[in-house]
Amino acid sequence: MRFTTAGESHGPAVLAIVEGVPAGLPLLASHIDAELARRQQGYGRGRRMAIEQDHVELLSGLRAGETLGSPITLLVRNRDWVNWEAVMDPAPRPEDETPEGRRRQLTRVRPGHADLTGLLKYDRADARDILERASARETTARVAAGAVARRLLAELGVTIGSHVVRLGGVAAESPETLPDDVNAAADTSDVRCLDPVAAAAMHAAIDAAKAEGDTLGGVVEVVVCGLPVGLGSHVSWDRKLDGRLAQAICSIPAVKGVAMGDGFAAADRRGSAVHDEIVPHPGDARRGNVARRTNRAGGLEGGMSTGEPLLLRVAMKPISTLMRPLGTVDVATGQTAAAAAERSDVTAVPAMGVIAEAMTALVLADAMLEKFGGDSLGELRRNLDGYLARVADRVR
Ligand code: EPS
Repeated sequence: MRFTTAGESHGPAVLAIVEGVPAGLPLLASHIDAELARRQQGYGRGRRMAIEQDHVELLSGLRAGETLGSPITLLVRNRDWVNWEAVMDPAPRPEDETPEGRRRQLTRVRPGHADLTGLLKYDRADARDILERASARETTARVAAGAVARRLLAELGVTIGSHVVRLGGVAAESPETLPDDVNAAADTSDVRCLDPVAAAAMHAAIDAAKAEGDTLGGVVEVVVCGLPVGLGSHVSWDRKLDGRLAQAICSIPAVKGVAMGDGFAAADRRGSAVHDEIVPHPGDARRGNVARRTNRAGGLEGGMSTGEPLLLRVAMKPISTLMRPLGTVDVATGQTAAAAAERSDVTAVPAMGVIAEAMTALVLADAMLEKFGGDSLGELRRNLDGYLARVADRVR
């Protein structure tokens, strides 16, 4: 399964094409809209989210609510387009004829953003030609594509959730055991945090940063349950599931780190306090009829899923558009200047969790299809069931 996205932040629409989804998967626009709505939530978002109300249009790959096995095209229109038609018109306009004529140019490039490096690399005078695609608006299309992968995984007994564990330096207390439905619990909090005391402190941190024209980053935990043992492979670098997840997660705008299980903390401990002891667990074919006493590895060993819950921690830096800007160089004049301060969000950490879920779903659906194959959902299920029956036979 593979996917690509297209579309500018203030262009007419963003879209995704997902290829390789088997036929016979029940899929409705409402499944995708539910995920798009989750991505739009979160305390600390800016005015743009009041303009947009993301809704998917399914242009191909479906008939009567079921996939056909053909490429699925998902289109989400930008409501803000009506305000940007002149600036973002694909056709030339008279005002484009002089460098000064163009409106909404950005030359006071923002530290930490793609603006400067992008315009040097692509030889553009106006950083808008870069920022329109570097914008996190693009993640709308990823979440739409991820919703298709999530639907497929749900049919195979795999669920994905996330919650915010740090925001603006405020750390949440981890619950003893995670709720069965992480998202049902996290989505009731507008910072998507399971610890109500920390959530209140995160709110206060967002308010304080906003008042000072500043922005905040944080850390999200992604939790996947129901994976069968043996996705990915130990045999070659590019087939390792942890490596594939890391690539997908690190491609999310502003994400600066990803950890599997205990991650960096494991580096300081002795092996006896890191590795998870194995015990019999009859009747649990997805885990190979064994279980780990602990899950410090986060469900990944040797580049393969163990069958334990997959646990990923994802770190996001603060958004680079500051209302109280940092110093920069105006690329139109070569002079020092204050960076541009476009309308922006104070934080998008809660939304990033939803995007990380989507990217995780896309990698895992691909890994499922790679291992079990199938042109139809029925064939894929039979292949999975056949494998699980064999695995259940191995340890008795
Ligand atoms: C973004 C800046 C803001 C965000 C946008 C990402 O948009 P604007 O420049 O139009 O105010 O709201 O995020 C989205 C539009 C979205 O759907 O997430 C940026 O520069 O990355």
